[in-house]
Amino acid sequence: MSMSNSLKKLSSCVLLDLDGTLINTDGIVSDILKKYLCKYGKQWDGRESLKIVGKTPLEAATTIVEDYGLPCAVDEFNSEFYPLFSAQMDKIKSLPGANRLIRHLKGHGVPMALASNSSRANIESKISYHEGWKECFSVIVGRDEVSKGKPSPDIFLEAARRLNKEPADCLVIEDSVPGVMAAKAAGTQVIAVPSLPKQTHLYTSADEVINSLLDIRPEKWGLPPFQDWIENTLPIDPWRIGGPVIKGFGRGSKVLGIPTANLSTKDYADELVEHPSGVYFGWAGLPKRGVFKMVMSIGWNPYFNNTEKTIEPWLLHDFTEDFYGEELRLIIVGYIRPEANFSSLESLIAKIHEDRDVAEKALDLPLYAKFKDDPSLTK
Ligand code: ADP
Ligand code: RBF
Ligand code: MG
Repeated sequence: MSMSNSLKKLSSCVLLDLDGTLINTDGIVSDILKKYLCKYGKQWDGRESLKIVGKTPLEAATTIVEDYGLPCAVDEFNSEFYPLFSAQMDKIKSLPGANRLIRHLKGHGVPMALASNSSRANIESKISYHEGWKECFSVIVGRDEVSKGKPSPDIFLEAARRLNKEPADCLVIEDSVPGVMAAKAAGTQVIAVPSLPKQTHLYTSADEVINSLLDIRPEKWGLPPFQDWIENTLPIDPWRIGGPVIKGFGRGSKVLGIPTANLSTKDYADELVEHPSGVYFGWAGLPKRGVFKMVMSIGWNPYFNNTEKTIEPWLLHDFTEDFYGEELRLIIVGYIRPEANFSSLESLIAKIHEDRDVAEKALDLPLYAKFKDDPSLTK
């Protein structure tokens, strides 16, 4: 049995990283850098995110100034960057599952600390835009309160000390490689939730690597389990997309016997970034034909190792013909599991059939069934 299915060492408190773990700071930083670098005639390369994730603000700034050969000192860069960043701070969204996680732990009296490579003042400003968050953390430790930032263990050691806990009794949740290194050096347990795609292989020292906060199972760590899973599904805030059905990779029905009606990814790029990859379900409307149950994957289809993140919706109905070009509306209401890789095509197909059965059944529950009448499905 793999480690991820067994009980880990018990934890009695949780130390959380902030940027990239609870809030999507990267999105705003990328937006600002895109515009900022234009000024110097440079173009923001999304891959730079890989280099700055988990760094202290000073290290991140140094990396950017050096990599882009900017004709300014790091201080100058910072004094121009920070006002731009502060002005956008209120727009930093919480990541899917972040609110649910901290409210759950708070509700069960599990002590929590925020342990971040940002300065304390910066942390406090960022969380002030998220209602009720400040009250959830009995301890906050910033980079400026210890002598060394992550990957040094200092921030986590100080957080544990202020909670009156041994590091071995703490569970750290981190998105970055330096953060995971810091946690292991401090002697805590650590769950890695990589904020950038296809990076799992870099997190070998983590005790568990999960795809998003939706996949946390607190009971594995001796913490109270979530109680919001219903018949193997997790209700989510419903979201909607739609557009004409286009040609996909051309292997849904041919290889798998599972046709998936694809939409142009350009039309829902924001939604694709915002929603973690995984298997979801909901309702699909074809205005000329009706409303149907639907189960879908979002992501890179690890089995096929796609380079593009797509949505693959399988309508749970036998159609006698294709419907390319027709308008398709989707409302996504629940989550089933993370995307997985499989050792054979048969096992991938068997798992997708299992997903179908879960979705079919769940969509009859009033909590999900009510969205069948959502006006957006039929226009
Ligand atoms: P593509 O790679 O072009 O998406 P697929 O093999 O995945 O090809 O087939 C998808 C197409 O099959 C859809 O665009 C749609 O026109 C048709 N289709 C027929 N039945 C279904 C169904 N139950 N769910 C989704 N698409 C279906
Ligand atoms: N592909 C994967 O590689 N891993 C998965 O776990 C996975 N789960 C899926 C679940 C559902 C409900 C559906 C409809 C598709 C899933 N796929 C998965 C995607 C499948 O590989 C995709 O439909 C084909 O690549 C067709 O383009
Ligand atoms: Mg398809």
